[in-house]
Amino acid sequence: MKHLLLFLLSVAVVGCGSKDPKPVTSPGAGQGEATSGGEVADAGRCKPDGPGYEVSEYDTSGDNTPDVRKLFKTMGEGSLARLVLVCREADLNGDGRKDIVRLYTDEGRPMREEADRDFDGRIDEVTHFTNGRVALQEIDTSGTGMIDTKIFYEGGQPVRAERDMANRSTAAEWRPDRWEYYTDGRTVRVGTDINGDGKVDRWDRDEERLRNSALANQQSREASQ
Ligand SMILES: [Ca+2]
Ligand SMILES: [Ca+2]
Ligand SMILES: [Ca+2]
Repeated sequence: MKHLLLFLLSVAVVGCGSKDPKPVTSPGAGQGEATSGGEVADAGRCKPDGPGYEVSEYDTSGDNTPDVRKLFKTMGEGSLARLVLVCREADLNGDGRKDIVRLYTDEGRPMREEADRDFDGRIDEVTHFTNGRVALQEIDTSGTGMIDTKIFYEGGQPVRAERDMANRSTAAEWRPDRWEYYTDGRTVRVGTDINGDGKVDRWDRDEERLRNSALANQQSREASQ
């Protein structure tokens, strides 16, 4: 209950416009766009940056503390005016801090999603959308704070990935050393850069893997008969 009161208080403060707005430190700063506006207790990202916005809070976990926030923007005027969802964020693990935020275009299509999958307060997964579909995912799989995996999508399906297994990438330069190619959700080809010159030294193709999986399928079929 105390939490709820505190929360309502903070919402009220935001509603009135914070007279002492502090800069928002968002995880993954540098990739995102700076937002101005009121201060939110949970450092949320879905905030009005002008008139014509509406904020909705939802408690989906049943603890009386809202864990989902949606930001709507009024599009059009007069009788054509409508509210469009432009931002949605959620606290996935119930610690009061939002872990995932998705930004939408003015047409209401997904544009970008940032997620803190390991709940350490730092964004480790950024998803880019093109025409409302996933086009690229950038992931920090090792929790170092640096992207080490990029997955490229076509038609909503992953087709290719680049990985920086040796952690050679810097903020200025992406230096992958493994390239993976997928067909129908299966890895069909893997190229590895062993000596660090950025070029593939070894290609592994799926022929052997295909044989092995066919063999395994056959064996499991035989075992189940
Ligand atoms: Ca959380
Ligand atoms: Ca994280
Ligand atoms: Ca090489």
